Amino acid sequence: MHDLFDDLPQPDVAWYPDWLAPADAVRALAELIDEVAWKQDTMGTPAGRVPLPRLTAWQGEPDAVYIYSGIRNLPEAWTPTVAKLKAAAEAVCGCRFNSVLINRYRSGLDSMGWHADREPELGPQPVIASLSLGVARTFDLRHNKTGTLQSYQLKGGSLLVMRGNTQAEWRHRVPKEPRVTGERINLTFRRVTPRQ
Ligand SMILES: O=C(O)CCC(=O)C(=O)O
Ligand SMILES: [Mn+2]
Repeated sequence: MHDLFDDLPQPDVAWYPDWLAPADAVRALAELIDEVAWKQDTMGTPAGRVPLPRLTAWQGEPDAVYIYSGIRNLPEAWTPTVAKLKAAAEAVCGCRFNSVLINRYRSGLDSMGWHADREPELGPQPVIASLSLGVARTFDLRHNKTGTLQSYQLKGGSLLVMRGNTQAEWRHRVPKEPRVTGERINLTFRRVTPRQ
């Protein structure tokens, strides 16, 4: 049968909505709030530097240096719960990660704007494993050429693996949702190859 939607592009993702047992997800959230060195970073805008609408942390192996906004970012050492979650994500993906960006959305007023994870350090077809803890938030993927929108509810304990051309052909965001009051932490495990 002909399907009207046959021609719509699909992102190359693997989606595991119930990846962690609910009790494990709740425990991991509490442990991360406690063990991670949370930072309030700023970003440049035409009006000057403003705080990012979320807290962040970058952990990984010492050579997993990541350059953004012209700054060399040395990772913090793996903390215990992050290291455990990394090993579990590696088992699912069949690959190794050497770093993780951790984002803490304190409420629905925190967010992340449209972007793709396309830094040269990540290579052309990166595998990025995105683990969500805490309250469910909307995650939008938008195809660059057609504008096709694919939305997910990333609830606590879910794992979304992005791979193939997902970063090259799509952008993604976590929009503000002012009615959401709870907290969410997202970990994106990555493999970065240091620039020479
Ligand atoms: O919080 C999320 O679900 C997305 C995070 C993200 O896109 C990133 O860390 O690059
Ligand atoms: Mn991203």
